[in-house]
Amino acid sequence: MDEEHLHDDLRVFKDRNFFQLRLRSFFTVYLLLGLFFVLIITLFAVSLSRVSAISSKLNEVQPERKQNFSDRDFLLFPCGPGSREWEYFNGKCYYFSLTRMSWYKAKAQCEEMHSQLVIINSYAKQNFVMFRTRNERFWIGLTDENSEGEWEWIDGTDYKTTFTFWKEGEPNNSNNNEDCAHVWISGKWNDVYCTYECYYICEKPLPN
Ligand code: MFU
Ligand code: CA
Repeated sequence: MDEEHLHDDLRVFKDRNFFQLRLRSFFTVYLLLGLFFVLIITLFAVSLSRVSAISSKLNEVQPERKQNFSDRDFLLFPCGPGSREWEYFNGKCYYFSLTRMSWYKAKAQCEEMHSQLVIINSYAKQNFVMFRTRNERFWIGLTDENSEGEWEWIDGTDYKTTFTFWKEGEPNNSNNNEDCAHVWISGKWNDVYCTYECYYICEKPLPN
């Protein structure tokens, strides 16, 4: 009777022990897993912070470089060190094209380069343009395609009160079909049909 009792007690004790051991091993596994995740998250956070530190350092360095570069070369390349095609005159930048096309295409081409067909609003500008365009024809930003005989500068500059430099007898709207203006080989202006293909001059403000 007593012996049986002892036996039962032992079994209960063994079962409890077994249960506790299993619990402990589960706990250990979960603890290890938890530690592993904490480790991975820590590594991730550390590498993320390093990347952001490097990128913020790069951001600090870049504008400094740009500033130094433009400071150093501004006098030599006022229209930007990367674009030697743009020539500086009296506070603005000018591009004299190397290919010929219609007035419309030329206008679009200038716009693509963040500029517009040149507005010749002074003798000083006319003089600068003339020296560069000798013996060739170049489109300018002047048209009367909206209303025949009513010339308009494409930037809204008032035509009637501003400088003009037409060749003698121009604009003559030859063949009733001439709505776009170009500087002729003499440098004076002529109206011609807009699909005529000639060079063009773009104008833009100085880069910042
Ligand atoms: C003049 C110009 C025309 C064209 C023609 C060949 O007309 O006005 O625009 O260039 O010569 C006679
Ligand atoms: Ca003409």
